[in-house]
Parts: sequence; C-alpha cells; structure tokens
Amino acid sequence: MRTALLAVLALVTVSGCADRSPDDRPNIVFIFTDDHAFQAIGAYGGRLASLNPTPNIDRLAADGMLFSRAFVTNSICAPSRAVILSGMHSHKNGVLTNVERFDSTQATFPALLQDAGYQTAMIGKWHLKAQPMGFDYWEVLPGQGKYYNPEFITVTGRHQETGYVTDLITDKALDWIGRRDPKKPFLLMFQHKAPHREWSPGPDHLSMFAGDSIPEPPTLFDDYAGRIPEAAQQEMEIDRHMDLFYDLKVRQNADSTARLYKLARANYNRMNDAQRAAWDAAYDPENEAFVDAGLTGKDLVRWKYQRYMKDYLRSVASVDDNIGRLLDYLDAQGLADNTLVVYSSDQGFYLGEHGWFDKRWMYEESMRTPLIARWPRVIPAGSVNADLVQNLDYAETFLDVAGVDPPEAMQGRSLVPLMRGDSAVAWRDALYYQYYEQPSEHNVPRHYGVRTDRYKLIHYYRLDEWELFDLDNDPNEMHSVYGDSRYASVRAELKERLQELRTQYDVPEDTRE
Ligand code: SGN
Ligand code: CA
Repeated sequence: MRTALLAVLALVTVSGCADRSPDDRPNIVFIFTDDHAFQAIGAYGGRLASLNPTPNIDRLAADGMLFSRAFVTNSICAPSRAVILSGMHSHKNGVLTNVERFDSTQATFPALLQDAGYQTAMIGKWHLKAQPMGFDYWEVLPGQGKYYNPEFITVTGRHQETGYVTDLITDKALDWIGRRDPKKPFLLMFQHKAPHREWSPGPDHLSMFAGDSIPEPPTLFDDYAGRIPEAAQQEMEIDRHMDLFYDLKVRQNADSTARLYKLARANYNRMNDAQRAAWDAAYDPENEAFVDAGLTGKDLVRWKYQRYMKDYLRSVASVDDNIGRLLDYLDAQGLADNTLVVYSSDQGFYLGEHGWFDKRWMYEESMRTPLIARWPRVIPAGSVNADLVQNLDYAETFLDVAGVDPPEAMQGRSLVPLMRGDSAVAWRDALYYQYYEQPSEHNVPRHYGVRTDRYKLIHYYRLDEWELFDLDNDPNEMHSVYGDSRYASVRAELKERLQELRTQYDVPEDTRE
C-alpha cells in the first residue's frame, strides 16, 4: 500500500506534474502543549475566561471548531503522545506510563504522511525516549525540557540555547516553515513544554495578573468524602504537596523535600544575570510580604492557589502569544486557507479543582483535553462539536486530511466528518479510559472505566473498588452513586458497556507488578 502510493508519487514527479500543478493537499500544523487545562482557555468559558487568558487560541476557535467534549485515553504525558502518534490505545502502542520507551518503528501518522510525500517536522517537547522517526527534521527537548536556556537535541547531538523555551520553540518552527519546499504539503508538530510544572513564566509575563484575584473553584477545599477512600491518599494537593520554593518560587521560605529543593535551585541557577534580575524584581516583594504574613490553614492554601494560578496562566500567556506569531506567519505567507491547524494538549489538569494540581484521574478535569481545529476550506467558522472524541482519533484524522488510508490496527476514527459539520454521521456513544502508572509520584491508583454522555463508571481494579458519577446531577464528581440502589440498572448497563469496550479494543488484564 505504502509502496504503491510512493510509486504513484514518483510517477507524478517524474512526469513533471509536480512542477506544473503544485501538490495542494492541505498542510497540517499540530500545536500541542503540555498540561494545558481547557479551563485555562478563554474559548472554553468557565471561571477563568474573564481574565482573557488566550486571545490567540480563541482566534482559532472563532475561525474554526471547538470540540467541547474531547478526552484522552490515559491522562499522562508520554502515553498520550504515543496514542496520538500511533492511533492506538496504550496497551497496543506499548507506552502504558511515562516509564516505557516508545517503539518509533511502529506505524505513526507522521511516518505515513512522510511516505505519502509530506514534509514533516517535530519541534519541541517529545518525551518518548526513543529518537523521533518519520520526520524530515526534528529538534526536541531532552525529557521534560527546561524553561530557561534549555537544551535541544537534533540528529547531530545536544546543544544549549539562551532564551525562554516557548519563544525558542516558536523561532525554530517558523524557521522550519520558511525553509521547506513550498511545492509540497507539510506537517509541523509544534509542541510546547509549557505550561507543565513548575509553571515558570517567561520574561515578558512575570508581572501579568499581579493585581488580580483569580476566582477559586467550588471544590478547592474538597474533603473526598464521596469517593473511594484512596482519593484522600493522593499526593497532589495544593495544601499538602505543592512546594513553596519549587512550585511557587518562594525561595525565601523553602519547605522543600531534598529532591524539590535541588530542582528548584537548579532552575534558579539556569538563568543568566539579566533573567534572574527580572525574576527577582517580579517575585521578591510579594514573597517577602508573604513570609511576613505568616499565613496558615485555608489562608495559606488560598495564597498558594493564587500564586499557582498566576504562574500557570503566565506560562500559558507566552504559549498564546507565540501561537499568535505562528498564525500571523501563516496569514502573511498566504498559507492559512489550506492549512489545518489543530490545538490540543496531552491531557487536562487540575487548576485547584478538588484542591489539586496534576492529572491522571479519570475525573473530568484531567480526562478532558482541549481540542480546537481551524481549516477554513472545510470547517465552518465559530462551530462547536459536542461528540465524544478522543486523542485516539487524531492520527486517523490527519491521515484522512491527507488522503492516506489508515492502517487496520489503528483504533480511532477520523474527525473530518465532524469537522465538516455532517450531522448525519453516526458517532460513538462511549469512551474507554485506562490509567496504569502506580506506584508513582502523586499516588493515583490504577483504574479503567467508561464515560458516556451522562455517566462515568470507574473501576479501580487493583483495589476492586468502583465509582459511578451522574454527570448531569453532579458535574463536579463529588458523590459516587455506585452504591445507590436507584442507579442499579444504570450500573449494570455501564458494566456491560465497559466489558464491550474492553473486548472491542482488545484490552488485556493488567497483570504487571
Ligand atoms: C514530573 C512532575 C510531576 C508530574 C510528572 C509527569 N514532578 O515528575 O508533578 O506529574 O512530571 O508529568 S516534578 O517534581 O519533577 O516536577 S508529565 O507531563 O510528564 O506526565
Ligand atoms: Ca504532560
């Protein structure tokens, strides 16, 4: 199949057609961030929207389609990336947790697009351990990467650059688009490190939101009473687990563990003199006032939440500015009309909901992910789609856009019919989810489950505990109704649906240690 396609392309080139009529298959720009919660995107509305955090991402939504119910299959970084590249669930692509190395030789959509004559590039956070494959050009951060003066890896080795990571990744992306062969379509994977922990803002945004009070979520002081007992034993609370120095930049009052203290010092020491001077000027006065105030209890949690959210939104603001640079560039080059631009993140994130930061759980804030697509030739401007879509669908979507047949083994579905606004398309009614990374940082138990339009059933399979949420009555997932007799038939139906999905996706028992 691939060979046949290559032969056709070779013929086209040999006969000179390519010169007379350029290959006008659509370009694809995949903008991907790390841990960007939909709650922190203006176009998604919600309690933070009035702060106007993302005017450029919102521009994509205004000119394209916002998917209001987009989810991941496994809410953690490397697994999400592997699902996106392979179009298969974690148990099929081999990356169950952040620990496994991605097998880059398996079929991925970039490699298939490259075979089909696309120019392909991967720039920014990769996080899959193996060397990237299927790209004409790649330049990636080692592991998580650093915010200030980061190292990059290319095919020739590793080097360090001066500057802020989000700006540098954008410089490289624009540079690559400028260097490509304009006669061929391209795929650009433009993948940011921000706004991942430790949420270090760039030099242009250090004082943003300084005088603002960020609205709190209603569940900031959750007591976990309505959930499995282990919900109270996670290690991702703003109160108990967020570090003053590493996470919140209060070097004047470190309460750090040795590990986090070392990380915090290393981040601070990476900055050059000018960067550090700007940093200190922004943080020191507030930090000193904080130390003097000697806050405790809920007041301390509230202060930590404010500092967390401001740094998170500042990191997002830099991403958004840089997306603006990219969109302006596409406009200026006349590329916007025939380019599918997709905005997404590797999963959602807790912005204080349930008192948390981080992700991993099948609860809405982390199972959901932002998904916005602009493609002026196909997608009606300002449209919203509420179907249950997943990161599992991206690979087949991109192949469809390029007119390439997906391999049999891929498990998602192309979103192109939804993008066209085709209301006749029969869509899935349930999503499968599984999280595997336990024991691990943040102490979230392994679980799998099903989410439908209205309900979510979660099985903590090593604890043999269950939760069931009625999302219409309890959108914040505070009270599991698993044991409520009024939900007996719903529970039975969902268990059956869960089993069907496990069969459909060919999910084996997780017998790992
Ligand atoms: C680091 C962070 C965690 C985070 C994981 C996974 N800790 O280990 O808070 O959950 O990354 O993030 S840190 O103290 O080292 O910052 S992921 O995006 O790679 O999945
Ligand atoms: Ca991540």
